[in-house]
Amino acid sequence: MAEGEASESTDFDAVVVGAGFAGLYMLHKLRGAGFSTRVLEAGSGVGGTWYWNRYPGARCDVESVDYSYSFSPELEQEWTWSERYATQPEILKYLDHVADRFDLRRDIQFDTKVTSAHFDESAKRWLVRIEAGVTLTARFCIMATGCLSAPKLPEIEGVETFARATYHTGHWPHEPVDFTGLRVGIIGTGSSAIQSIPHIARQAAHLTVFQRTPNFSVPAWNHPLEPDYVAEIKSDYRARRELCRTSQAGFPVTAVGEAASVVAPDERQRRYEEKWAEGGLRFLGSFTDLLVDPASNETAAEFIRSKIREIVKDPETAAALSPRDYPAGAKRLCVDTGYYETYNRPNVTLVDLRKHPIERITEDSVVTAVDTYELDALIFATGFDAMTGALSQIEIEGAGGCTLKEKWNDGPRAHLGLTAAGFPNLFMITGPGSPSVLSNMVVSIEQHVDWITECMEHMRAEGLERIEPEPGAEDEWVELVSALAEFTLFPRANSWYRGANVKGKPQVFMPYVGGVYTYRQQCDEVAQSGYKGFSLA
Ligand code: FAD
Ligand code: N01
Repeated sequence: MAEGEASESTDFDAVVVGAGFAGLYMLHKLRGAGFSTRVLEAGSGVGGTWYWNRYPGARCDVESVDYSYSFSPELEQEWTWSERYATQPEILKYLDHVADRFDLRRDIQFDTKVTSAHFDESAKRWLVRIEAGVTLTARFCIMATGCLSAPKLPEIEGVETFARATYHTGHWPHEPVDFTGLRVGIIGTGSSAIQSIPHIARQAAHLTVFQRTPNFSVPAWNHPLEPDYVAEIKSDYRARRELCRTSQAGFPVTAVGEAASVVAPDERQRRYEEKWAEGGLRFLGSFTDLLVDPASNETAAEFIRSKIREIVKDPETAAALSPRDYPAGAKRLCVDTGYYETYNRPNVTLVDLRKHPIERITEDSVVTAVDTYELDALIFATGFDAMTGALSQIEIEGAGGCTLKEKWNDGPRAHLGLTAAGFPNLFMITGPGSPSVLSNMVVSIEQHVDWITECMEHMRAEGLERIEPEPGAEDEWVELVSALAEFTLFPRANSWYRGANVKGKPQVFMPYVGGVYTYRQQCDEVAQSGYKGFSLA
């Protein structure tokens, strides 16, 4: 069946919102378990993140061989990644392949934005309403809406008035964008900007980068994957996947390592050089205490700053690019290809907004207190209303008539980061309070999908109709998540992990920092105990 031509029925065992990594696997798994399922997706195709984020240079920062599904050994063997960090088109091709291979499209309704989901107490069903006004009903409602899927424009006066070409990295056009000969501006220097800036700089007549907060970035040293290397991984993929599942962050890490605080300065420097040469997010694994000990963290931060000084020729630009007021890794570490080098190009200017903030945007310019930058195209690399944004755009009303948005007024509250008290039979994949964005997301997604499916199977086997967490269990979980975060340096940065990038959003550190293995054990214990902390009816 073609995309958008899902079957006519409107009542299902489960409605799943979103067709990214999470929604696709959820559908496959529920179908395998015999649950009738409909996936509703706002986009015109599958892929989620990889459908929307088509900006030049977009790639994963977890190595492709690990940033992929593990649920099907056949899929694992037949798919071959071409690069260490796959490009957006390649990841999208993979997810399209998954949709075809497992015949998923016939249960996905595309171009379908969910506007509300209300729990009907008497019918014990979720009423899921879509933009066209149609209502679907289902016993279970599963939000696979993504943590980084609600793009955000900056709160700058006149932001809507720019009359020339504008783009948001998280909602990039499907047609190629050509910046040749243009004066281009980009606001933001997070991961999306850091990946796209080197590409845009090579095309544009001039690129002006508007930076408010510099980020720490480490090199990707991306390269094609040698057939021998791929064959070696495929020969024992199971073991590699198991390492991911039993790790802290979902990467196949074996060594435990030592603390930077107990290592001599020369040895520390040697280790940082080694990790820098290796490239990628594992830099933060150079030592075990980098995200808990401020003094140790400062050694890593200073190492990265020294690299910036080495690479960037203009000392003033190098200083502006060097983060100084938050620990390395407390905001998501960026992984780049030639980012700092780009500032040596004559056609690239860095504007330090800490010195002169943007005052307003006009129909053709970005205006600071001291300069007016006339531009032909303006790119917003200004990120997302992360973790709760997509959920709060849907009016989700629980059993007592309270909405999730109201419940989360002072910050998200979700038991295990999966379920919310007052919202029976509602699941959130990689929700706030789970490891999600602090991990290889595919590992976390698969774990949640498996847990949800087992829970639904258990309910069916026991003749149960309704599950929801007990408020006390939820409170304990929320406290645990917050207490664990306080042990670390994460709360010391104004990051989207804490909701700090959205005006008025409660400042609560949202992900669970205890690691994917510990978290998995906690979820498994709950299931094995017959769902302790949940009320089942
Ligand atoms: P998404 O892929 O975000 O899919 C959610 C889907 O839900 C979207 O298609 C959206 O349209 C749909 N949706 C939302 N609301 C509604 C609604 N109301 N109605 C209908 N549909 C709706 N993570 C990593 O672990 N490693 C990486 O290397 C990595 N790279 C990333 C690069 C970029 C540019 C970005 C933005 C994120 C990256 N991430 C990475 C995080 C990434 O979001 C996850 O890895 C993963 O793709 C999330 O899958 P998902 O299915 O949970 O959510
Ligand atoms: O968004 P961001 P992103 N005036 O929020 C700036 C994943 N991802 O899309 O820090 C001026 O990180 C803001 O400045 P500040 C990854 O998890 C992964 O880049 O608020 N500037 C910041 O510099 C990542 O963390 C990859 O001071 C303003 C930028 O906009 C997450 O997605 C690639 C502003 C936003 O950065 C989000 O990344 C891409 C204003 N008013 C994304 N408002 C990989 O590499 C905001 N900014 C795999």
